[in-house]
Formats: sequence, structure tokens, C-alpha cells
Amino acid sequence: MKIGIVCYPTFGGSGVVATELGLELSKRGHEIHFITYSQPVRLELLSNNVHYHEVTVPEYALFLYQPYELALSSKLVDMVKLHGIEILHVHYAIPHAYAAYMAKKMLQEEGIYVPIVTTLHGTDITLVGSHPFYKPAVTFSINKSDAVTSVSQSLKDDTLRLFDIKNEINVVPNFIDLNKYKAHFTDCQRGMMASDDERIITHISNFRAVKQIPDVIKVFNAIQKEMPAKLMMVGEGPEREPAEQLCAELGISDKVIFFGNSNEIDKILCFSDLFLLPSVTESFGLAALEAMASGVPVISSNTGGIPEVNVHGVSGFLSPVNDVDDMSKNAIYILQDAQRLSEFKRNAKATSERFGIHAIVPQYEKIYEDTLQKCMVL
Ligand code: GMT
Repeated sequence: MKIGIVCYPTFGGSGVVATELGLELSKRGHEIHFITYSQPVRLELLSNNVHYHEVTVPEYALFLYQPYELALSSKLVDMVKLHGIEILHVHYAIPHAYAAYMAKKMLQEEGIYVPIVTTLHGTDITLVGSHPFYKPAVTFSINKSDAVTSVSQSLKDDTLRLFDIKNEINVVPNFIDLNKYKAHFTDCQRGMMASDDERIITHISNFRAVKQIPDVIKVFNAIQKEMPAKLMMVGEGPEREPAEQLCAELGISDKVIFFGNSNEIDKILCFSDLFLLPSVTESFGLAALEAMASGVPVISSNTGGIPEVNVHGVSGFLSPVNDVDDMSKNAIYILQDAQRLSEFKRNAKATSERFGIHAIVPQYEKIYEDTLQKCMVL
């Protein structure tokens, strides 16, 4: 199949899922066309089967807001015609599903029919999409998609609760390439980050308010009072500066390393002992899954889709949002006993194996085939 993939190319779960999906589909013989405003961060190699088409928005001083949706719709029309793209898979409803619907309508005028698969990733529903300013357009775009998927049962339930949805929603969870997480970092650079007796705690996110960054710091603060420990903070975003400030106030700055964005999270995870994800809401928690695949247990909130990934008492522990005391207690329980820590590490890895790329990507392929079939009949 010739598949067009639209996504946000920056660091963030939806772009990562879209990119890894495209790359795996290309290995399975499909021709993939990424259409977005810059090359996705995890898309390193382009090939015969993997193409990238940049959407550019010409600046015009009259416009207070430059019309990205318009540029994207036009680019989709041009690329579908030029490359014979058969199906468009858009990740994140806003504004991608909306722009794709406009492209589909323009193409129909020329006798070309391209079905749209929309994948809902989380904040496009729970935080942004349900805002009254966007809700009618998001509802419309979901209902006009030819197939809709969500990354967890919890996100599906939220979508049906928040919007008036007529379409069926298929749950297709986030996935990981388990081969990438085979412990092959013989040069695992733990020694550069911490001494042998220190536990290494890690958090990876885009440092938005929804990630509840202060709770990461507070849980770590409680841990380091009980045992020698270091905290690795990976990512960039508006909450980074206040987080550095909080570390200074607590007098733990020397124990916290802020890395910024990184393309080498597998290397950081390979020397981590525990992962913290205390988010206010989280449709799935790809970062937690990536940690688990590296054999890192997870202390998380029990919100959204996280309980579908992190199994309480097995791969880590779940606590109510903001319950720093419970999260700290659970973290210390895992970390203070070496044998228990090893067991949680093994369990985390085993739990992640349910989400292997080879089990999940065929589910998307089936959705594409069914959608094309259904649209041919219509
Ligand atoms: O977590 C973020 O802020 C990034 C966001 C995104 O849209 O890129 O991630 C969402 O999609 C991921 C991939 O499906 C999910 O694993 C994340 O849980 C989800 N984030 C939230 O729901 C907050």
C-alpha cells in the first residue's frame, strides 16, 4: 500500500508512534510518505520506501495566525496526486483530521478517493480537543474519518464521554520494537552518571504541566533521604525551569541532571533503576512502556490508560494523582532491596512484551485493508 502519514514531528509520543509505525510498515513492503512541517525526530533514514514531504507555510504579515491547516490540506492533495497515495493515516485529531477531510473533499472533486484513518493520542481529546472552541471541529473530523483508532481503552471511553461520536473506535495500543531494547549496551555508561551505591531514577517527558513535574522532584527528594540516589530529567518544556528552581530550594541540585531533549533515551534507560510518571492525565504512557522494555520498573499515577500498561505490584506501582507520599513509599519499597529491585526489573520487561511492534502493527495494516475495502464498496 502507499500510505501517507501526518503527525507532529517533534519530541512527543504521537510523533514517535507515527514515525515508528511508518518505518515498520516500510519494512513490511509498504511505501510510506510522511507529510509534516519538519522531518520527524526519530526518522533518521529516508529510503526508496520512506519519503518525507515538508509542509511550508508562507509568512504573510496580514495574518496574525499563519494558516497551517490550509497549507497541509493543499500539500496532502498534491502528494496524493503525485505519488498515488492510497490511504491517509493522521495522528492527533487537531488539526490533522480536519485538514485531511478538506484534502479528501478537494480530491473527490477530481474523482480521486482517499480514505482517512485518524488515530487519537490523548491530549487532542482530553485537554485540547474538548475545549469548547475546538469541540465542534474535532467531533466533525472524528465522525468524518473512515476509521478511527485510540491508543487505549481509557482514551476510547473518554472520547465517547466527551464527544458525540457516531463512528466505531478501534483500540490499538502504543507499541515498541523489543529488539531495540535487548540489553546490548555493553558500554552502558552508568559510571559516568552515578557511583555504584547510588540508585538512578529517571523521568522523560515534554515537561508540560500535565506531567506533574513537581511531583517527580518531590518523590525523588523523599527517595534520596533514604538512600544515595541521582535523578535524570530528560526532555524540554515550560516546566523545566520551575523544576530546576524547586531542586535548588530543596537543596538537591547536585543530585539532579537535566539532559534536555535526547535521541538516546535507550542509553539513559539502560542504567536507570526506576522511572517516574506522575501525570495528571495520560492516555497511554509510551515513556513508561519504553522504560519497562528497558527493564525499568515504573512508579506512576493511576490515571487514564496508564493502568493498561503499568501493572500494579508487578511492573511497578500506581498511586492516585498527586499522592506523593504513596509514590515515595512505593519507590523506596522497590529500591531499598536489591533482590526485590531485580524482580521488579524482570517483571517490567516481561510486561512490556505484550506491546511488541510485531503484534500491534498488523492491527493497523488490517484497519487500512478493511477501510480501503469498505470504501471501494461504497
Ligand atoms: O505526552 C505528551 O504530552 C505527548 C503526547 C503526544 O500527543 O505526542 O502523548 C500522547 O500520545 C502518546 C502516544 O500515543 C501517549 O503515549 C501519551 O500518553 C499521550 N499523552 C497524554 O495523554 C498526556
